[in-house]
Parts: sequence; C-alpha cells; structure tokens
Amino acid sequence: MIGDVYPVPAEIAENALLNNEQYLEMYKKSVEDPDGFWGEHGKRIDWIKPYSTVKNTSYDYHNVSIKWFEDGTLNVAANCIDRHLAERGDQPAIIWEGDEPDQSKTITYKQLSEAVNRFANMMLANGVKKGDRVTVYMPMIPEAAYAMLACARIGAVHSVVFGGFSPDSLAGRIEDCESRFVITADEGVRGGRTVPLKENTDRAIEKCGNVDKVFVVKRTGGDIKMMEGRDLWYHEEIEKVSAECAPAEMNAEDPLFILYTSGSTGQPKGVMHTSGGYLVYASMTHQYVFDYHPGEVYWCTADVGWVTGHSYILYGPLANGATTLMFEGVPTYPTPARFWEVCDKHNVNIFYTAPTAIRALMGAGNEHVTNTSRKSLRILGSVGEPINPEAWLWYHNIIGDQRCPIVDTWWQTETGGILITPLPGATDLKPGSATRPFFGIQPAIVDAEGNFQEGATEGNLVITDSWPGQMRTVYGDHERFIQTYFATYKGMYFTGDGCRRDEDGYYWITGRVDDVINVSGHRMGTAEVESSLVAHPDVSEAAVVGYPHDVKGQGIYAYVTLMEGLEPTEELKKKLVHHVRAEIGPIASPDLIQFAPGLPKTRSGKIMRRILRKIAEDSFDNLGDTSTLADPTVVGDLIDNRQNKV
Ligand code: 6R9
Repeated sequence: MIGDVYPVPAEIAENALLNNEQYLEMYKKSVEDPDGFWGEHGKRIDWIKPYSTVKNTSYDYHNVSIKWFEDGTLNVAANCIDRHLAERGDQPAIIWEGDEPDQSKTITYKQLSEAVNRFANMMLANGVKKGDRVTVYMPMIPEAAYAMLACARIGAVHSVVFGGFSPDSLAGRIEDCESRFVITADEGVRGGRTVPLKENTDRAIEKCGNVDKVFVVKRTGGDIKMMEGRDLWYHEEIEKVSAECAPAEMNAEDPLFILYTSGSTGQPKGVMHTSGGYLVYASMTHQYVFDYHPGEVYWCTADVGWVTGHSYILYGPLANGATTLMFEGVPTYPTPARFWEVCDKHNVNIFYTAPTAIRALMGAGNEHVTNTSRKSLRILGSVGEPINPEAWLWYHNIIGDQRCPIVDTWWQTETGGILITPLPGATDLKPGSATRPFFGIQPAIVDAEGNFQEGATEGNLVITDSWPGQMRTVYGDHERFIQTYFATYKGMYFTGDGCRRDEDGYYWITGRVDDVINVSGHRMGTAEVESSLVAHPDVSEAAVVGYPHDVKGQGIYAYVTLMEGLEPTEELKKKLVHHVRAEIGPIASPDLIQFAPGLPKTRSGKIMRRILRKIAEDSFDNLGDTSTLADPTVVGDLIDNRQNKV
C-alpha cells in the first residue's frame, strides 16, 4: 500500500552483493575518503597505464574543473569486449529482439569483437581519426552498438542523436560539434512503422553541409538515395577490412561521447563525458544497483539515443561482461503483452524501464501480464521521471508478483550514471522514493538562497562534491557549463530538480524546478518548443509549460498569440502541431494549444510562466499576485479559454 515500507525480500537478501551494513560502511568510506575509495574501485576496469592520482576536482565557481584518474590510460571498447574474450567469448553479449516478435538474434562477445573491429577499421579506412566527432543516427539494431564501440576503439567521439529527431534537430547537432561523419541506416522500424533515417540524414546535411562520409547500414532494404563519393554501404565496406583492430590508448580524460540534452534556455547542450571515470562509474552502478550476477540476462528498454541507453544498455553492462538485451520495438506492439513475452522468451532476470511505459501498460489491462510467466524476473528498475506510487505498486504487485525489489533510480544525462537509488539487498523500499545516495554521492537540499536545509525538509537538490561519472563540460562552451550548473548555488552542482527528504533520510524527487518539462521520461526545454512555434509565420508569440498528463507524466501546453488579423481555428492548431513535430520531432508535439490574445507579462515584458503553469494545471484559485502584470485582464481570458485535457 501507499505509505508502506517494503523490506528486502529474504530470497534477494540471501544472494545479494551487498546488505545494508555493507552499504553504510562503503558509503561512509566513499564520502570520507574519496581518493582511497575510488582509488580502489577504479581498478574494476583494465588500465593500459595505471593511474597514480584519483580525484582532482574543483566546484569553485570561478574555476570549475573535473578530472578523475587523470594520468591513467585505457581503452573503453577493450574494457567492454576484449577483456571478456578469454572467459566468456561464447557468452551472449547482446540479445537483439526485433520489432516483430519472430525476429531476434544473439551476438556473443567473440562476434561482438569481430563486428566492432571491422566497423572500426572501416571508419579508419575512410578517414575517421582520434578525436573526430561521429554522429550516430540509428535505429535500435546491434550495429548501433557496434558503431558506438567502434568509435571508442579508435578514440573517436560519438554523438548519438535519437532516431525520433527531425532533420533540423539532427542538422543542429551535427553542426554544433562539427561532425564530418554520420552513421545511419536506410530506415528504422518501430511498432510496425518505418522511420526514414537516411532521407532525414540527407535533408539534415543539405542544411548543415560539411559532412564527408555517411556510413549506411541496411535495415529494411527500403528505397533510398546514395550519394556517390559521400555515402557508403556498411555491409560492403566491412568486407574490405580486417577483423583485427588494435584499441587506441586513450587518456582517462579524453572525451568518450557527446550527448545533446535540453535545458531551460537556448538550444540543447552537448553534454561531454570522458573515458575513465565514466566507465568506472557506469560499470560500478550497473553491478550494484541491479545486483548483477554473472550469467544473468539484463534488459534496459531505453533507446541508445538517450543517456540511459549509453550507460545501461551499452557501457555499464558490457564493461561487466553481462548479457544485455536490446529491443527495437515499442511496449505495445503487436500487443501490450510484448514486454512480458520478451521477458519469457529470453529469460530476462533484470528489467529496467520508465514510469511512462508502466502507466501506459497499466491502462491496457492486467490480462496481458497475467497470461505470461515472468518467473525469470528478479529485479525491476525505473528511470526517467518520478514514479507515482500507484504505478510503483502495479509494477511491484502485477509485474513482479510481489517478489522483485524495484530500484527507482534518479540521475541525469549530466551525471553519467545513477546517483540516488535503492540497492536490492540493502535498501527497504518506499513506493515513489529513489531512497538513498550511491557511493560517493553527497546530495543536499537548499532553499532558494542556497542555505542548507537539515533533516526532514523540502527544497532544491544539489550535489556538493564530484563523482567519477560526472560530465566534464558543455562541448565547446565551458562557460555555459559553469553558468548552467554551478552559478545558481555557488560551489555546488545544481540538478534542476526539486526534492523532499523524509525523516529516514530518504530522497523523494518532486520534478524539475526550471523550465524543463519531462514528457514520457524525455527532457524538453520549453524554450525550444517556443522558438519552434514563433518561427511559424502565423505566430506572433508563444509560451510553453508542462501540465500533469496521466500517461506521459507531463504534457506540453502551448499558449499561442497569432499574428494580427488571423482567425484561431482547429485547423491552424493542427498545422502548428505538425510544424513543431517536423522541426524538432514527435516528442516535442504540443498536446494542447490555447490561442491567447495576450500573455500575462510583467511591466518589463517578462512572461509570467508561474501563472501560465497554474492555469495549465487547472489550479485557478492559487494564481498568486497578479497585480504586477502589465494587463491583469488577460488572466481572466486565459482561464475562460483553458483547453480541456485530451
Ligand atoms: C536518466 C535520465 C533527467 C531528469 C532529472 C529528473 C528526471 C530521472 C528520475 C527522475 C524522479 C527518477 N528523473 N530519473 N525523476 N525519479 N528516478 O532520465 O536523464 O533524460 O537527462 O533526465 O529526469 O527530473 O533531472 P535525463
């Protein structure tokens, strides 16, 4: 029940890697002696040249600098592949489940090794060099993993762009990191529909230019255009190169990847992660948070286009020699039983998904679940947004048959890995709480002025010291990195999340406190949607806020002021939705559009989003002070015309 505490089940406790006492002891050491703690745990991966220093970090506002294991050298791909070959060469590294239920295949560590080496040699043969940025715009097929690992093998920096993004969004990301290489597929397939990835790539390159080579993987055999001299078929090129490729020796602080993410202002930022600390942190969190035991089948349902796919489909599990399942499709295709059928088909032991998927499947009815066995499941995980206790309980009672602990893992693209989470054998669970910090993580709650709040309290979540998986900079803009994360509360990393801490020291994330909205676990900056809307010739002004949505968590609510003399029609609304989809991608589609003759503004012209948020949330009685508005009468009109939930 909501409010109950769920203790560690006896059968989990028996075999768990860590119990509560061990957690407490390790946690204490990790924060009291970070050098000693990470110096020891850094050895969990293979180094070419061992590090002699561990932590060298400064959160000083004037000089933010984050370095871990800085004189060590390693290769991330060799850690994810080569070092497992002797012991588990024939073990499945990746189990791929296609969009259609009759399509699946298994890639052993040996096969992964050959595929990645060929991929790497193909890139080298076509001019990709250490340090070059390579954009990966791929469906969820094994070649996406090969591409990322091949970059890591030769020291190229991948920038994966989610396949649901539009040509414009792709172009912006190619341009921002000056990427001269793109890896894509002819088409993707999801939920029975095709996605024109190559065509989108062509359109993106028309906009941004400067791309030398496009490597194209054949997924569907669909009709696409290949540009002579620029576009190369992967299946042809890998035949021309050897299956041996020596891993590049990389410094711990050499970049591993860039991943674009939305913030409260401006265009998406290129979050940059480096090699050594990231891999140590991803692998350690994967092992302990999911209580991973050798031989287990682990499935994270994310897309590799998001950070969860980077750290917990690819790098964490493979560094640990795990078997990781990669799913091309969607939870409801062909039926809402798909997830559980896949669990039975591949004997999945650990299952990690997002609350939005759980809520959608919850609405589809229990018979889709109860017709499957799910006996192999041991641990369940949640990520991406706060999980409401109702969804937690359904996940626990119906999916896990009350046997499986749920790890509600809080983290961000910026953090590289999980920061606040239960550990299956150590933590008593409370539905809706991400519970306690992982090793080395020092969360704190501050008020608006940055004063620490002690004990049971609520406020803004900050982290007071660095951990190895933390992002190092915003690609090409270190100042923006400092301003975004270290300027609000000087000397601390500001997460952008609100948070409550209860009397047991458990953390409850309450959601973003900035202008970022979380739609189905995906981050969207309101500013991005606004600038897309105002780019439409019919729009004079737009303001976008989030509102509570039963399945998506938050929906996108757009207030739009039209150009003088234009008629507000339903058809125009559809046009605007279509426009945003085409400009950014389907995930940015407004759910509701309200035409507003005027927006509430202060006398200095600042839009008062607080009021717009309240109206979108349907809480009209609590609008706060509206007396400072330039024209207080607009508020009445906005309330009268509030759009109904769909
Ligand atoms: C990993 C990932 C980060 C934002 C984060 C927060 C929300 C993620 C959560 C959660 C509550 C959880 N978030 N996990 N909120 N409980 N377990 O999702 O990264 O896409 O960068 O989003 O997602 O608001 O700040 P990212």
